[in-house]
Amino acid sequence: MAHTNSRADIEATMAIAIEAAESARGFSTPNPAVGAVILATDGTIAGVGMTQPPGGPHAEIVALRQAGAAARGGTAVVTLEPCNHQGRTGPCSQALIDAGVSTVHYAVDDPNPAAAGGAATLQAAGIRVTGGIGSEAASRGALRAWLHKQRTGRPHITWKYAATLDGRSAAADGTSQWITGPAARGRVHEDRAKLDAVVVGTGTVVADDPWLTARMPDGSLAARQPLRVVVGTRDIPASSRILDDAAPTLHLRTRDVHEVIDTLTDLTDVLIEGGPTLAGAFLAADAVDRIQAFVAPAILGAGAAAVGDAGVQTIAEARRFSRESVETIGPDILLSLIRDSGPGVGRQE
Ligand code: AOF
Ligand code: ZN
Repeated sequence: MAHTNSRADIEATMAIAIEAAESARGFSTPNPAVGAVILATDGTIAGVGMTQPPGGPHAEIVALRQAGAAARGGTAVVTLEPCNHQGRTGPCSQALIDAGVSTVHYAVDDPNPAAAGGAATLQAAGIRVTGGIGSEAASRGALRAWLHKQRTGRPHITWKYAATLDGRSAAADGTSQWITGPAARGRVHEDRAKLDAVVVGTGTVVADDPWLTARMPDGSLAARQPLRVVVGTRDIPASSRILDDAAPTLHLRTRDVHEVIDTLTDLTDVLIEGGPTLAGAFLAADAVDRIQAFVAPAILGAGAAAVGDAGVQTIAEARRFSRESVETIGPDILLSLIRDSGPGVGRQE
């Protein structure tokens, strides 16, 4: 008797597709990082794929090639609705039909009008199709920034900082290294390699001389490096480490957050790394879509705050965010927060 996949089977398979997509995050940009799994008729995994760099095959094609003849009569589980268009590559909907799969489960509808419609094409070919299983996890994961970009036309902006319990990112004497432990710092590097740009203010470059590269656990440079962006009208010392050739660097001589966003408009996933002046300016402009707060269980009692003036005069004007997750990383806590609602910059009140 043929194996029938239960909903729990599909949810578990979607989790594998979501994990596969994670390894394409950044590498697939400007295309979304999608993951796909092909289950053979006996319910076993016959292929796993993720979106290849632009011009390369989409996730479904990679998974189908791996599955070969085992895809016939099988089930495809994909994080994004299979595309329906001839873009840089052929339509995944047609490839799934040609491979003879009987069922397709995808998590998130493709909001790109040029590529959408795959579900209808598959259905018209007699394939069973469901959308929505795992959509929350998929859209919070590798698809997050791309979905935001599709919706708003602007890059997704995360502000990341590390601070003590009293919200300070430097001690009274200015020392600021090692606020959080090695596990949290490793996490930051892992994430950096998947980003399009890392942005800091000139004050941070002058004070801390950060390198802003993505490093592997052994200290070597990761294969992919984000664009390094310095914002501010001050000159930066010619000896600054960000001026080396480990990654490209852009110095935007402005204090205007909107000008920064306009310059980075072709990017998808942007990280603001500080310092307090830059973070305050982005918060004041309502330009922060997500906050990643690494909180160390330590007190400084004096020293610079993680964020400066954010345009808030009274409690009613506090910049408020919603908790998305709380994780412990070694001795530290990572709070992930998202903007309460609305598309962000340029929002009509
Ligand atoms: C899929 N699977 O793995 C991805 C999809 O220019 P192209 O041909 O590479 O198409 C890019 C569009 O295809 C992109 O904007 C999005 O709508 C969809 N991405 N679709 O079926 C994938 N990465
Ligand atoms: Zn496709």
